[in-house]
Amino acid sequence: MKNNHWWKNAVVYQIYPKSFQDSNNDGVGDLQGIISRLDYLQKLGVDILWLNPIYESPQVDNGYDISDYRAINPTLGTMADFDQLLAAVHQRGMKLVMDLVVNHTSDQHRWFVAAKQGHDNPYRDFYIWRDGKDGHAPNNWGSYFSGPAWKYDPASDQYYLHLFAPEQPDLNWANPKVRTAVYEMMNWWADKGVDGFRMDVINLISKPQGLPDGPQSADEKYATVEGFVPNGPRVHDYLREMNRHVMSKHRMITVGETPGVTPTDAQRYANLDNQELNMVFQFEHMNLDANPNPALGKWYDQKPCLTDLRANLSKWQTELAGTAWNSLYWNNHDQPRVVSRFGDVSTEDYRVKSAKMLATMTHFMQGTPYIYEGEEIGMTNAGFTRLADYVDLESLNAYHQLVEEQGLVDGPTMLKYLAMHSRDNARTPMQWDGSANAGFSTHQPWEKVMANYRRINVDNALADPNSIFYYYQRLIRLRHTMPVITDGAYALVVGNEDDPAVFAYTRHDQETTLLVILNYTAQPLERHYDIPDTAERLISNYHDDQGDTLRPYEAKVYQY
Ligand code: TEU
Repeated sequence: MKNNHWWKNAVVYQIYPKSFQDSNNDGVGDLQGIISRLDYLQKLGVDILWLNPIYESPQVDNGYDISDYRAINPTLGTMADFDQLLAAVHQRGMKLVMDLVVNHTSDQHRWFVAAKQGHDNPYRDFYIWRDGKDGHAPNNWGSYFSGPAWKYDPASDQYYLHLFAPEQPDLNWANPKVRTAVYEMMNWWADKGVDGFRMDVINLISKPQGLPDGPQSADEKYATVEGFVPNGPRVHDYLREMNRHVMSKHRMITVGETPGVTPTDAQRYANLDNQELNMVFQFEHMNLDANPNPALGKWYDQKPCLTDLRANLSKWQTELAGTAWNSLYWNNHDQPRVVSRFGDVSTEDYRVKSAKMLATMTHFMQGTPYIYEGEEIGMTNAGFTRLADYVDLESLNAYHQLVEEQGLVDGPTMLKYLAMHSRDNARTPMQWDGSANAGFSTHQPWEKVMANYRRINVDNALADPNSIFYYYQRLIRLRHTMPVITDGAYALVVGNEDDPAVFAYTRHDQETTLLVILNYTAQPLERHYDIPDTAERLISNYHDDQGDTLRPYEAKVYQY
């Protein structure tokens, strides 16, 4: 069946199953927990649910290390629970998207267990093995999670490649048997009724020819693979092949996680011709504030300035228009909470106002919006102050490498960065109500519940007509009912390019123009925009309209 872009005006809600809702009170969220919250998601109005990996996994990287692609992690439930969830989602007219993690498997996957048996094993070539060079790793690549990207296997006297943790060996996509096995597995889920895939680091599957050393600066222990491994030579061949074998046969939505892509790359991955993926997650707007300290690499410590943010978001809007499709997101399970990062949590009023302002910024753009669990109630960063509170291996590895092994950063400074950057910020349990553990579980949760849960929770949000929740609900309804939000042309308001505080853009089609005005700051400001007398205010985070006066974090959208 040909994909007919049915998903174009859909809104996706991302669920991190371990942290969403625990039904059996073991401290870990599960599939029955998700089922019990479907009414809530339906009330919000989202169309598609994307679940982070729920497969069998030793959980070294919270499920991104899969040991069986066709089994459910027992902590989350059974295959019967999954079938029940899928049916319940479909019954409500929603769709379900699974996470597809096929750049690597777990080292406990039967393919890797077999591969380790030795050179002659038929599964050896499912992974990337190389001899060492003069007693060292085959090349200078560093892993995304700190340390080297190669692990030595004494039994066979070879190294295997792992771009992430050593427990996440990279699959060898150059081997056609690997590709066939992956496509079969995808079709197996599609035949079950799954509506699509979010593809983990899918632009890493094709490795540079010959695996050469990468550029490495004097102060780096390993070469930073982010710079030269993504978008390898055969990646588009593989995705086209995957598309022919899988996507073209089902009515699916696909989104590729593609760190390091530019709009030009995205035009190939997510071209509207449907030969590869429907859209990608790009990260440029997440990395505008990269810390210049080389020891800290991609770690950041400040809110990006509006001029950079606007230029970047506008570039993606303009360059993909008519040729490819954008994803629109502020948050996911790897990113700190947007209201703490780009917004303002210094007062309760500013938290609510800035969360709505940021939602307005992306939800009126062209593309598919993704809402990450808790974003719709303005959940904040975790506020952890002790290393002992962190669970995520990326954070812990970075601390050990930078502070303890290399001595490049002192402990208190590193804790400061973790508080701003750690992936744990996004993974604290969903805050449902004011009861113990925020209504997530009666058992001590696997990750600490935030101290602010009695104030910030779903119960309070549902009881308050001015809550962030109801604002998101309205944004979603507007997307469903106004074609201009899906299809209209994007333009920056002339003269707005260098405004350090206000972002103003329009969307328009033959009938309608929308003018979006956003005060990115806590300062009251005066700005004049030409607005026809017939214009109506479609949505705003303030009750009244004070014309040219913009109050702190004011967001308003006019329709004419
Ligand atoms: O993330 C890929 C990725 O690029 C991350 O390394 C990201 O840069 C980092 O986490 C930001 O702090 C994907 C998944 O989303 C992530 O959860 C997994 O750990 C990773 O792949 C390995 O599967």
